[in-house]
Amino acid sequence: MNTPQQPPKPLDLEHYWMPYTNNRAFKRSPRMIASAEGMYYTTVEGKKVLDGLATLWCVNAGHCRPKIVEAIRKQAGILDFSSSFSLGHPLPFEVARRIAELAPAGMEQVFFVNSGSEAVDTALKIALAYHRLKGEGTRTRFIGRERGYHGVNLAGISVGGVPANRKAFGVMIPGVDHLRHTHDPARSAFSRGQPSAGAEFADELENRIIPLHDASNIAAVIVEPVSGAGGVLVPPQGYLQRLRQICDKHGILLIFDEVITGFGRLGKPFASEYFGVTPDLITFAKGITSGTVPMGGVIVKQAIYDTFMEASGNGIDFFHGYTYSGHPLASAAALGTLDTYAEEGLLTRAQQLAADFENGVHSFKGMPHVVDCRNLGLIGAIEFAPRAGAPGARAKEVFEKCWDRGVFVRPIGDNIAFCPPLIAEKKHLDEMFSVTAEVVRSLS
Ligand code: PXG
Ligand code: PLP
Repeated sequence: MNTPQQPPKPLDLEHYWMPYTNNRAFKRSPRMIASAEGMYYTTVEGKKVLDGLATLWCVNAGHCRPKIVEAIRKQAGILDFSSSFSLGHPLPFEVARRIAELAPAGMEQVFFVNSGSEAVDTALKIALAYHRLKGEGTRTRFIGRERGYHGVNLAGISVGGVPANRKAFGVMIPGVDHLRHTHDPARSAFSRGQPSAGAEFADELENRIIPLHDASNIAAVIVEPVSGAGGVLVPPQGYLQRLRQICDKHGILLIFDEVITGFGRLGKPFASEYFGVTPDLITFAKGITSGTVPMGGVIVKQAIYDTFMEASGNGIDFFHGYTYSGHPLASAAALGTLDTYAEEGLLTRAQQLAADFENGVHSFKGMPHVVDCRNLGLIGAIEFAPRAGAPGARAKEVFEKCWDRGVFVRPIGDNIAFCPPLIAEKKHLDEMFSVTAEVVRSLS
């Protein structure tokens, strides 16, 4: 017997507690994406939206790229899962080799995890264990930076410096201090690329923090080379070099969190190469699989790895790892992504687009309420004066109106961030900036 066709049930939104979301507002008025290709999403209503933030700073190769899709599809039918705890399968070894090739000289070892937050926890634990193996077990403190974003695990929010991410969570991990941030609009507003003033902000490490805690108690300094989620803050010229010198002088490890800057954002595989500053540890995630399958990791100086190997005798050398470290699907996605980057020259493509991107970001200078424009490589932001009594309202309004007009850009406090996929062409940049400008011109 034929049963009458049931109309499709409306989607029940009640049970998914969405991350970093105003759940009630979203569920009243959802922005729902159905599919994506290249530079564009398609919403469930069939509207195209330009992805101006590589989704969450990760889709560097663009959406649903054939090599990556095929690699994941194929791997799912060959080896769905096998662990990396004292067993192995070939793929993560190959991914690690490829990453070591792209990394700064001397950074030869890769530890895999599943997110940027886990990468940060892992890097901090490597730092602690390393000093202990070297007979310097008093080095347990970490130095982060105001406005830094290092993911959401307890260690990451402790070294991080975004107040809203810390406020509700008590003491977090103890023994952390923070450098001041490098945002200095009084001297550096509207800098094109790196601000010329501010290298001396790094001296606070030597002049305040080390005297206060003593270097013998400090394990590591962790910073983003360009801070992203804290509002896109570009380091002053010479600042990172100076941090490196001070850390070297005092035996402190330097960790660059390259979860956003890694894999081509500045026109080099890693920001470390772009700035000519080699840290001891690099955290990465996002761009390693162009966002397709969760994966992250830590790139480690060979000498640090050797210390663990020499000290461990016949036992396990590092009591750390995640069930899904080196997952076959993530590894396959990473290989498909690295192949796509290599074939299309995407890890250096930002160099070709950087001038147009810079001009686009700085075209907002002089528009209503715009108090700063910042850029480097293919990452940038514009900042608004806060609306009286409603901080963040202008950027939120810009985000919402741009979305309605088919462009996705991200509000961060009073900033709008731009971080397009590295496959962007000039016409995409023009679309992103012109739609945003139309909205900004109408702001009250
Ligand atoms: N470090 C940095 C520098 C990051 O940008 C993480 C660590 C954490 O990665 P996971 O994969 O655990 O999310 C990030 C992630 C935002 C936003 O508000 C930024 C990130 C994640 C989510 C939102 O712009 N960055
Ligand atoms: N909680 C329990 C009870 C577990 O057994 C495990 C892993 O075995 C974890 C947490 C950690 O999970 P993961 O390794 O995916 O981070």
